[in-house]
Formats: sequence, C-alpha cells, structure tokens
Amino acid sequence: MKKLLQLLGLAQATPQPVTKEMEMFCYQCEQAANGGCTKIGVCGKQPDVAALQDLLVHALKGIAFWGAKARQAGKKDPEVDRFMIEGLFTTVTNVDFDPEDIARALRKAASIQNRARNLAGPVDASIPEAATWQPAADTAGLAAQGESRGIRSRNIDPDVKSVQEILLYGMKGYAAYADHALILGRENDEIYAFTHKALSATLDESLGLMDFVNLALECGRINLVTMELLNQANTDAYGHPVPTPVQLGTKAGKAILVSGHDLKMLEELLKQTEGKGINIYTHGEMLPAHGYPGLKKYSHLAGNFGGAWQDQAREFPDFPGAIIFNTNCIQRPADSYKDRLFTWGLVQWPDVKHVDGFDFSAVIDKALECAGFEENPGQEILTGFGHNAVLGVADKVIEGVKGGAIKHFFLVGGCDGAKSGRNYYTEFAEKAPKNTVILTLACGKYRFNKMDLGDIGGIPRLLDVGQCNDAYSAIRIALALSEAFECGVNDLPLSMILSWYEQKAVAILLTLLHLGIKDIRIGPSLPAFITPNVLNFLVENYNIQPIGTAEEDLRQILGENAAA
Ligand code: FSO
Ligand code: SF4
Repeated sequence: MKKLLQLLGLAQATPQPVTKEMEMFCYQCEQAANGGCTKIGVCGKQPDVAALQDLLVHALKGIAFWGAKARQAGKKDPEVDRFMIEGLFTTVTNVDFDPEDIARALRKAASIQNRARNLAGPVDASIPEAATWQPAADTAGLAAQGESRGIRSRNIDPDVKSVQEILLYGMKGYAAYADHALILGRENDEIYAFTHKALSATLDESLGLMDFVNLALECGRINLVTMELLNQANTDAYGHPVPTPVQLGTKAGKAILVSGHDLKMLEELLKQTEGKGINIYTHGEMLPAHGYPGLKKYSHLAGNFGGAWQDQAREFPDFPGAIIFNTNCIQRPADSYKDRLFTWGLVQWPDVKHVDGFDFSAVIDKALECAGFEENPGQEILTGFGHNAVLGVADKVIEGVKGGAIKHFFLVGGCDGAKSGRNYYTEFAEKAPKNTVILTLACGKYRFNKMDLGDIGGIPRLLDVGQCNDAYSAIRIALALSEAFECGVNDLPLSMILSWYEQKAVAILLTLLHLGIKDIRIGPSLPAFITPNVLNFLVENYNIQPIGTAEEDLRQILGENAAA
C-alpha cells in the first residue's frame, strides 16, 4: 500500500540526509558554469537549495494544473494566484538562498495545492504527479524529493525543453514585477490566468514545440502587461519620474543603504527615518528611485552608493551603516558586513536578519550603532528619464532627428554581471558617435553612467530610463517615435544592445519579440538553455545577434558614420 501511495505521490517520502555529494543542475542565469552549475551555483546556491527550488517549481506546476482547471470552471482564488507569483519570484537568481525559508514555501505549496484542487473539483483528465505531490517531513527530505524533479529529470525533446525553460524563466521574470505591483496593491487577473495556463501546459505531454513557442511569445505580452501595471502602481504612488541629479558622494551622518527594486519598501523606510539623523542611500537598481517626486521629496534620500550588484562584496565593507536588500541581487555576505545586513520581502540568506512587514526599527537601530559617513561631496549623475519626461520633450527630440542633429538612438540596457566581456557596453557608450543618444535601463548602466557624454541641443546624450521594469518606458518612447515618424519600430533609427543576467531579462526579451522587434544584439554570452535549433529559430525570425566588438557593431549599425 505504501508503495502504491508513493507511486501516486501521496505518501511522505522517507527523510534523507543532505550529503555533500548532492548534485544539482541549474542553467537559468548568464553565470551558469560550462552549460550549467552542477556542484554549487556560481551565484552561491547550494545543491540543497537548488533541489528545493526545483521542487517548488514542480509544485507550482501542479498547483497550476488545478488552477487552470478551476478557471475553466469560472473559479479563482486570490490566495492561490498570489502564491504562484511569490513562488516563482522566490526561485529567481540571487533572491532566496535560505533552505528553511524555501521549505516553508513548500509546505505552504502543499496546502495551496489542496485549496486549488478543492476549487477545481472533480476533473475528467489524467492527473500529473506534480498535482498530487505531498511534502516530505523535513527540509532534507524535501531536498531529496527535489533532486529527482529538476530539469534533467524531464526526459523530453531538447528543443521543447529549451522553449519550456525560456517560458518558465520569462514567467519568473514577470512574477518579480507582479510582486512589486502587488506590494503597492495592484493586481491584474490576466497575469494570474496566464500563469496557471502556461505552467500547467508544461505538464501536458500532448503539446509540441510551436505550442511552447507561442506560449513564450504570449509570456512576452504578459510581461508587458505586468510592467505596465507596475509602472502605473509606481507612478500613481510616487508621480512620474523627473530628471534628477543624484549625488555619488556622502553626507555627514548615520546611513542606511537600500538595494533592490522595491519602491514601497524605500518609502516606508524614508518615513520611519525622518528626523533621526539617518541618511538613506540607494544601491544598484534603486538608483532610479531618486527621480520619483514622491520619494525625492525626502531630504534625507541622500545619494547613491557603489556600483552594480556584483560589486557588493568589495564595496559593502566600506559602507558605515545598515544595509537592506528588498529584491535580488544578493550575494554571499562577507563577515565584515553580515551583522549590518538585512533582507526584506522574498530575499533571504541563511543567518542574515530578515525584516517581516514594514517595521524597520531593527535596521534603524543598527544604523544608529554604526559610525556613519563624514561629509564628502562627489560627482552627480542624472536619472529620471521615464517615458513621461522624455515624451515631454518629444518635439525637441523629433526636431533633432529631422534636422540631422540626432542620427541614431541606442537602447543599451539590461543587467550587469561579473563575467568578463561586459566591457563591451562601456566601450559601446564611449565610442558611440556624438550625434547619437543612448537610452539606458537596469543595472547594466553602471558600466557607463559616470561618463559625461554631453548633450545634443540640451538633450543629454545619456538618458537613464530607470530600472529593468522600466523597459516599459523605453517601449513607450520607441512606440511614440514610430508614431511621430509614421514607421514601424524596426524602421526607426534605433538599435537595441542588451545585456542579460537573470530571468527578468528573459521576460523583457520575450516582450520585445512579442512586439516583433528585430535585430537585437545580446550579450555578453548566449544563454545555456537555448539549443542550437531554438537559436536558429530566433536568428531566422528575429535576426537576434550576439554582440561582437563595440567598433564592429557600431560600424555595422551606422555604416561609415560610426566614428566617435
Ligand atoms: Fe540587475 Fe539583479 Fe534589475 Fe536583475 S540588480 S540583474 S535583470 O536583478 O533585475 O537589473
Ligand atoms: Fe548557476 Fe545561475 Fe543557477 Fe546560480 S542561478 S546556480 S549561477 S545558473
């Protein structure tokens, strides 16, 4: 009987100890070692955490099976829907490294599975194992369950697997944005409906390659819907970003550093630190927060500290205050700052203090204990060029193009990372001719955002559109230009030069493909999860190209006008 129950996935597996020999396989980010991390993640992910994350994805697919069936019967449940989003975001690169936290999520997954199953009622279909999975008794047992439910365990056509993984990573990407929107009280049922439909499709063995290609393109559309929802949530709460100088130096006083993407968390911290002699600094993707009127009004939002996420271990020891992460990208903390480090939201690292909810008193107390900064003014850089600000000077921009002062636009955007080859983006910005404008977004901008690229008739040549999710703004700008020039986006003097690192970049790439945008250059390396056939498909249909050298790419794009 026990065996039968096990076969049906209804019995609790015998807990097994996690051994050092435990193997993993993960290739979801750009850092993936030699086609995939197998012993330990380059990001620091341990094999047990990888297995627990694999199990969480497996469990989410099972919940989606019931969720999709329930929706076919006209039924839905916000608790089930929100769990899907949080679960997917939990497994994004550099978010949750804490096995105990993921084990908690897995136990909740089991109860959400029941909830979704009850909602769906009896179904007239064969039920996949993922939809009946039951959790082992402890964390080690859960990790053991996850070991046999990872990517390699799915014995399917490699091209289908490749597109399924692209779809999954795109969904993880928009889940991050949906979570930020949810924190500001915004939801869109279309996102939830697609999540159930697409994740449950990955359990359907009758579907073929083109079914998943179409789902991946639809995922791009859903990511656009999600980025729009988040843009609406952010701008309704804090106003449209306005061009704003950001101080890279320091103000005398105690200090807290905020890293991540979440604006609501920053706002609450700003409120709680007002009048306490504590200055708040942004880090990484929080830099564009300075452009929002509802956040820049706080005089103690003092500046931006450090470079992109991958520099944290080198830079954080020099930050004389408390540090808090509200999303990715967290890395293994060094002992020199671990006791000053906090996580919030879905980010977790074992033994790093986690703040639940919006009470930041522990962070504030830690900042007050620390030495703080001396006054040391530094360079100022500009941010705040969201679509509202750029389209506010659309006449000037259009005149610049028509009069020949602006020859070309480049969107040089995406993530930064530790691997070599990313100097390309610095060189590209340096070498782009003076009659070109560079729009940038996400953390890849740290490769060139301290350069003075000058302006064209008062329009800065480097426009920081915002965070990765502000790809929405860049798309709005491109669509407005194509309307003004009465041509398609592909016919505009606009080229997209993207850098990718994790799954949000996959979601954005799918959005661009959904919009039919061609000729995108992508680097620093191509994803390990794309098979040669899938790559051929992307090249043939979208002319996606890997980056070359900055000089050669500029020459190819601009022809003889490529001289800086
Ligand atoms: Fe960067 Fe990290 Fe914003 Fe990503 S900080 S890499 S694409 O999380 O999300 O750009
Ligand atoms: Fe490796 Fe990236 Fe997966 Fe981390 S997230 S284990 S670095 S592929």
